[in-house]
Amino acid sequence: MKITGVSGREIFDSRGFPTLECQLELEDSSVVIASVPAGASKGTNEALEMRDGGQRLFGLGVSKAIAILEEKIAPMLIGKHPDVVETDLALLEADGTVHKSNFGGNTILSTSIAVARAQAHVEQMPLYELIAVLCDYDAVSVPFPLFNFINGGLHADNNFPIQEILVIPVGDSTFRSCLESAIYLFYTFKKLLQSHGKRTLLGDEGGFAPKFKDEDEALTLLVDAMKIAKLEKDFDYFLAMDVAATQLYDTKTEKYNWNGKQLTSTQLVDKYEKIMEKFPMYALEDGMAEFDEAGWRAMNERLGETTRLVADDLTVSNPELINKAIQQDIASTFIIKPNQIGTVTQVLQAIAMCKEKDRGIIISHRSGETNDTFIADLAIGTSAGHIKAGGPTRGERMAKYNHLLRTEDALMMQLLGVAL
Ligand code: 2PG
Ligand code: MG
Repeated sequence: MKITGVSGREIFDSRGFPTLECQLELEDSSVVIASVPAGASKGTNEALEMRDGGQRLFGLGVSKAIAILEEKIAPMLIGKHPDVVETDLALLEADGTVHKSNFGGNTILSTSIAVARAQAHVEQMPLYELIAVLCDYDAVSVPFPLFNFINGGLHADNNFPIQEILVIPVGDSTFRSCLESAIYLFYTFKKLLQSHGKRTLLGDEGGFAPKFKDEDEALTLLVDAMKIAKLEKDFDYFLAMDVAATQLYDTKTEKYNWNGKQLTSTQLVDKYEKIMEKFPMYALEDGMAEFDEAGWRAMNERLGETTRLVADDLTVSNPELINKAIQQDIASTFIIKPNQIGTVTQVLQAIAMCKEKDRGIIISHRSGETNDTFIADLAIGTSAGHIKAGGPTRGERMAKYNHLLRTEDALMMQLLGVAL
């Protein structure tokens, strides 16, 4: 079944900033759409976002991207059967740059996801199944979630240095039970924050964003809430954090700005060590800046055995950079965000690389999200193991979690069908 129409639309993300939606029409008159998110804390090697510049909408408009989609990409697709790998290879060749600066990573990724969706429609299978088929995996699984409970850094205006404090429900065997225990903790934590006179407004990713004296106060309150949930419901949790340390790093002094203090990378590792000793911290993402390789090495030497060190800005979902970090042995887990690299095919290559080298994977949303649920299908289809898509609130975050719930239900029905 052929593609008959390709168009772009400027829609708005969860921060109210413009973003791109790609629409494809097929011969059977069906329509698929795909939209792309945007980050606030970005790695320097991410694919370029094609934005208009100028005065309108803070320069963030996407009319240039729409023109590229409709004038340059549409003729490549119209009349063809949707095939995501073939499309990605053609787009990579036509763009011809490392960072997708001719067409824009946003233009290319929205096309790539829309074509994958159209292909799944034509092949009459759910998107996650198509992803599994493309990767040659013979099983799929629903990921375990990391929920964002405290927002700081560029995702809130509370001057809290850590961008994300995350909660991982443990001991729950289904996604539904993980979500339920996260929601219980969320409202337990909310009450506790209120009783300590903290404001409970949310940050960009749906976690709370009050002012805290320091990280110790924040983590102690969260662990207190975890103890209450354990007592009342027998729910258990681990913690994780994304420091997004690139944002704290001063390339001139080579120090980190932490709550008004200037810390060397060694002092920062000392700080992490204390946090790890006191709190049940399962994973530490971007504990060092992407420019601070020595810091990454030092952190890995001291903490690598006991904590999962997760790379995001350092490797930006790029198979080559992930491979380099694996060779250097400075991270054990990699964040995968489709818009960092810009095509579904390269995302699948990055995931395959992690699996081949036995490294962990966390599929991730961006802080500026749409209601697109591609990352949920990606996590299931590749059996990635983990996903982080924000707090257990806010529509654009719940869109992913609800999609995971629906798929989990469908997969259970299939299993039951087989058993009957
Ligand atoms: C991160 C992401 C998502 P942003 O750093 O991991 O949580 O934030 O989208 O702002 O880069
Ligand atoms: Mg990150």
